[in-house]
Amino acid sequence: MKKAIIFGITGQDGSHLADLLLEKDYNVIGVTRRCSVDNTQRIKHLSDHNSFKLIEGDITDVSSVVNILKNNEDVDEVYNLAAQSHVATSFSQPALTWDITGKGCLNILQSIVDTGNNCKFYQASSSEMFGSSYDLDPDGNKYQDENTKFMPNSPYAISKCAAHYLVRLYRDAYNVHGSCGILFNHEGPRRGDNFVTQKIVKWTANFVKWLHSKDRSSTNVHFNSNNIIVGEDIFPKLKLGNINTYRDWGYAGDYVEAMWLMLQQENPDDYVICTGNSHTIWEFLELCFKYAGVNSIINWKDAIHIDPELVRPSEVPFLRGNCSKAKNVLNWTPKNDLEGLVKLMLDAKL
Ligand code: NAP
Ligand code: F7E
Repeated sequence: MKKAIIFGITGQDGSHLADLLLEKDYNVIGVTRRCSVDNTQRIKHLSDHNSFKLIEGDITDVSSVVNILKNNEDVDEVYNLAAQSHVATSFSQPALTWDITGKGCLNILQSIVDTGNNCKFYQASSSEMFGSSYDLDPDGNKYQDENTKFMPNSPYAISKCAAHYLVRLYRDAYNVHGSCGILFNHEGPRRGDNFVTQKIVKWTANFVKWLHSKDRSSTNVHFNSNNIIVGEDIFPKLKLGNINTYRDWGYAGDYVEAMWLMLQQENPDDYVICTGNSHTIWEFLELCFKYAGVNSIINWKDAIHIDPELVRPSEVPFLRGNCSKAKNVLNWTPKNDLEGLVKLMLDAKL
């Protein structure tokens, strides 16, 4: 029976990865940090699983990381999914983001070396590392792959780049079996509420419920700058920032399989994981309105309010990955398309 440690177990990906590894008969140890309220919502369903255990630790505290590795000398795979992962927050809390997202990875790598652990290591790198950089295919279409230059333009992306290069260094200098998954945006029902897809889905589901709850007439819809008005009742518009950026969105459940596959390879390497399709934020919104059936009642343009406070100081304008390497080497392909993802997320909220 293989043993894995997951840093970031309480997050979206940590919970999906735990599901996958338990299905594969692993012993899974999840690392949680001390919290004043319960932060284990996404892994509640695993609490009684015989092969699943939670331990306390924080990747910014190197002694806690060393102890975890010392107490688990027989661990086969270590996954670092822990991060301050919100890009906008990284502008308001850059030092914290660096400590967790950048230096946290160093703490794990150095602990692996110091404890002489032979485990395989996975680092959650990110398409944010590309910033505004891209390459062009023969038809002139923009894309990013493993050879595209990194031009990180947020404290989050810079921290991720540092971690990415540290993994490469520890691979070369100390023979650590460390692989980096350069994952493009991936979402699903377990996505945090403050990421744009879940924010849109949650608002749409609440709006549908509000419309249905008092059988509000769809023929009598008005607006002011902040609200949607039906008869005597008002519903606040959806506040968004920059809706013209492009993202390559996939389903988180598909992407954790790629993480696992990377650690099943004889040699460590870096892989782009994506769908190869790119859409704007407003296209996601339009799709969501269509699937929820509210587009016949209200145009998405009338339902949103652009809030300048939600526009980031610096933005990643366009992301579309090319995952040919993962397809060829790992035999990995995404199973869900964007329509499937919207349906999955909206059904869960409704
Ligand atoms: P997430 O939902 O924000 O989860 C982050 C996890 O990190 C949470 O479990 C969080 O614990 C934990 N964490 C934060 N600070 C920690 C610390 N100091 N010590 C230990 N754990 C800590 O992120 P996600 O979407 O699952 O993403 C997983 C990883 O992939 C992250 O590294 C993210 O940056 C990266 N990534 C994500 C995407 C994406 O689209 N989802 C794309 C590329 C890369 P709490 O619950 O206590 O906060
Ligand atoms: O923003 C725009 C925003 O926060 C997507 C993380 O998992 O993926 C994620 O980072 C886009 C950006 O994701 C709002 O400006 C507009 O252009 O959902 P997001 P992200 O920044 O792409 C990468 C790959 C990671 O590694 C990260 O960890 O949507 N946008 N209006 C908004 N974004 C948010 N959050 N909220 C808005 O109101």
